[in-house]
Amino acid sequence: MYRILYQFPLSHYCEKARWMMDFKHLEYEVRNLFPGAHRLLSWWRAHSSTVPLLKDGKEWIGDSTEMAFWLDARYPQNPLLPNDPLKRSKVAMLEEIADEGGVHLRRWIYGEILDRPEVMNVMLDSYPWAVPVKEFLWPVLQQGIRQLYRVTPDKTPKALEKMLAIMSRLEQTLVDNGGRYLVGDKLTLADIAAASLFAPLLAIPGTPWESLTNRSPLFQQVYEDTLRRPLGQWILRLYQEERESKDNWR
Ligand SMILES: N[C@@H](CCC(=O)N[C@@H](CS)C(=O)NCC(=O)O)C(=O)O
Repeated sequence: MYRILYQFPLSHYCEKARWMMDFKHLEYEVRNLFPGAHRLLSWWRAHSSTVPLLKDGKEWIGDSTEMAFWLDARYPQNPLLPNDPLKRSKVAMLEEIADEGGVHLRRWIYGEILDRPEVMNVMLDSYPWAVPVKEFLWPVLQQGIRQLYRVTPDKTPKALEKMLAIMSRLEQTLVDNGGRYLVGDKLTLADIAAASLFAPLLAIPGTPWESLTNRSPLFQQVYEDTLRRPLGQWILRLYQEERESKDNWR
């Protein structure tokens, strides 16, 4: 059985997909698609416009939530969703909330980091053919990202507000459940989604966002606030104790 995960190295939804596969101890190869051109493959194979995109044998799955259901059905070890119907629907709901948070986080954080050279390097050094021409490609990619994710000064403050509201909601659920996991007493898809989609705030060593340490004043403040709060501490702990292959994104 041969599995390939098509991805962008810096994508937090791709981190979510890698974590799900690692949690199930599945072997797979990671291949980087070039942003923009990725749509040819994702549309052709999965009628999707995004990555992660998984090729599992002859099957193609083009969305991280679909991937979770697919993986559980095909590889029942270490279930991502519990069997208990109540817990299962809670996990699915929290995953949806975390996924929405990921959209706000992305819009806000790109507003803070898109002008930084280290971001250009992490995004383009993964494509050997692009390295010699990256100074030319970068402005085009920056513009594409700004347009696609609507990273504009009128939209990013609202994105930050929505991101923080979702973080508070997840944090409350976590605290109400005893502080270790979002649902029940085992790691589930809800935890993997929440931790991976908010991890870009924390520059955790080994993750694709480890180089995001040269922060704007606002990013520094959000970083410090996140570190101080239970949700931030919990993400760090999950990465330390439960994320076995942090650096398999390269
Ligand atoms: N709902 C999708 C969202 C994935 C997503 O937004 N991927 C982004 C990268 S972070 C992407 O492929 N963007 C490129 C595009 O939309 O063309 C999932 O969970 O897989």
